[in-house]
Amino acid sequence: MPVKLYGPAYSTYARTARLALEEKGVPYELHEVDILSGKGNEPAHLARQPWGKVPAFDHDGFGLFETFAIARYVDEGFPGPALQPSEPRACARMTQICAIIDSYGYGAMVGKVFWQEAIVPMQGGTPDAARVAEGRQAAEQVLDVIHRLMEGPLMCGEAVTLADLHVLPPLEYYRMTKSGASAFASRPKLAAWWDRMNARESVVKTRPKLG
Ligand SMILES: N[C@@H](CCC(=O)N[C@@H](CS)C(=O)NCC(=O)O)C(=O)O
Repeated sequence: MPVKLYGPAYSTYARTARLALEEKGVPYELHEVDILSGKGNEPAHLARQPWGKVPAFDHDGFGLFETFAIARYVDEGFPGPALQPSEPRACARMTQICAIIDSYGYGAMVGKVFWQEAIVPMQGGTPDAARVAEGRQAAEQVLDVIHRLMEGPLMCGEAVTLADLHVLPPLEYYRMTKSGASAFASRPKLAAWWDRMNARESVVKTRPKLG
């Protein structure tokens, strides 16, 4: 049975899981669950992800949710290039960067700035300036810290790891906004990283088509 990933193509966390699948060369079916129209809270999806979030994953009846767990399973359970460093300190750094995105990055970059500046106007509303400012400040701090922690042309050296796959999707949305447009201006390592990542087939193939 093929791997199934549940989540819309526009979801940043679903994209991280898809990036892992693409980088490993694992065939998968993407089953769209449109969270914006409430599909995440329907019983079928709640059975896969009790909080109604995406992505959810299934491999031969083995169900999994939480993106970091999915990405690790994809890396460790399938052949292909390793997406986690074997050296303990590099691996700890990778996990740290993923946790920073989960704890501080996603909510600021996507939940606050991208949501207010891109989604709210699309739905006919007016962005909440205070929420944008709060999100921008938090997002800029996250980017400063990640920029400082990077140890190579990619997040954890020369090879792509789960850290690169966690950072890219929310940062791509943040960069599309007015507040995030200058994210690379004072962060040259991050700008060079972005160019490298954008040359990867996995990144081009999973790019969300918005609008
Ligand atoms: N901790 C979850 C977070 C997943 C998450 O927040 N996904 C977003 C989309 S990128 C979502 O489902 N949002 C809908 C909601 O919060 O109701 C994971 O790592 O998978």
